[in-house]
Amino acid sequence: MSSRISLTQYLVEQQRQNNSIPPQLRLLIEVVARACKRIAISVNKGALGDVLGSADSENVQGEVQKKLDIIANEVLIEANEWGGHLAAMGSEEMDSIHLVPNRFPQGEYLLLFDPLDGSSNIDVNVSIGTIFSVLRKVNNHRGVSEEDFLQPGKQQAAAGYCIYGPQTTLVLTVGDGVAMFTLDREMGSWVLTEDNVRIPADTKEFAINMSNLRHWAPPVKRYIDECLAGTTGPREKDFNMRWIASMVADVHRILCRGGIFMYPWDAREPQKAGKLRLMYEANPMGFIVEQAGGLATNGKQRILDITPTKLHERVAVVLGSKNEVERVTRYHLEQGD
Ligand code: P6P
Repeated sequence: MSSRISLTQYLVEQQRQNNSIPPQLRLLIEVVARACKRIAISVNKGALGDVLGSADSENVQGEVQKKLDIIANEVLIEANEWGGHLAAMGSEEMDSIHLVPNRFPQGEYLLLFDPLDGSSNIDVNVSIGTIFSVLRKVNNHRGVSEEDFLQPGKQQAAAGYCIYGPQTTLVLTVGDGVAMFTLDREMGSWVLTEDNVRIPADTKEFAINMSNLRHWAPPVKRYIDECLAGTTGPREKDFNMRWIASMVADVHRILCRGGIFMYPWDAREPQKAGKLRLMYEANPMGFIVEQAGGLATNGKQRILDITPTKLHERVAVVLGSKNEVERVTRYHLEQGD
């Protein structure tokens, strides 16, 4: 069996082959990957590390922050401030952007992250993860402001996530396919375990929070009703359902075996487009899913085409196996929705 290669070797070879990873971007990815190793250590300590439970604070979303949310955020901020590869960072856990302190050189990239997604699962030992998105700083003539971050997801330079589950796995794209790296804890290094990940175009598995059924728009109800009707309905095949309530874990399953993930708009908060965040959840996951041959929409429009209006913008999400995502879009169009 050919010896597996490390994350560093993978990035160097990608740079050599197609110049898709300039040195500053390679440094950024390696720093984020190292920060994820550090977060994994805290996550895996659980009750032994005094990291469980809630902190006495709320984030910009008005959600009670878990201790690990804050730890993970601080690890990512501290790891990325000094390297000279970044101009600023945005995080689900911070109201406004975080500028690189003047004592450090400023770089050409912007980093966004959800430091610990799926926080409701932390205290019950279910997989959680870190999601990150990398943009280029398009305006080099002035300081950085929130407006510099408001780029559509199709302009991402890189995106990835780290899932803290039975294995600790880093999933990455720089726009040339999707690769997976498993943490070798004995060596403390990321090892390439899957390259050119592909999502099957068809699936029999859907992921949605069924308890919200009464709040969905008709096209979504139609799609799920048909899945539930199985072989007795128009789909003429039975479906299975999964919902881990941790986007990283649900998306990882879809990358590994196909499926459709849905967090649609619902009538509880009609003025909000959806629950999930565009900049540091939907955009990075959408980039990864598309690079693996899947699709990612808000039900009607490609996620990566949406131009954000604010840092913490929310969006509906339908992503995964191409033919299923296209069916949901078709149902929205047929309902004139
Ligand atoms: P619900 C976690 O809080 C999260 O942002 C995503 O990771 C996950 O898919 C979703 O919310 C779960 O939401 O309403 O089912 O708890």
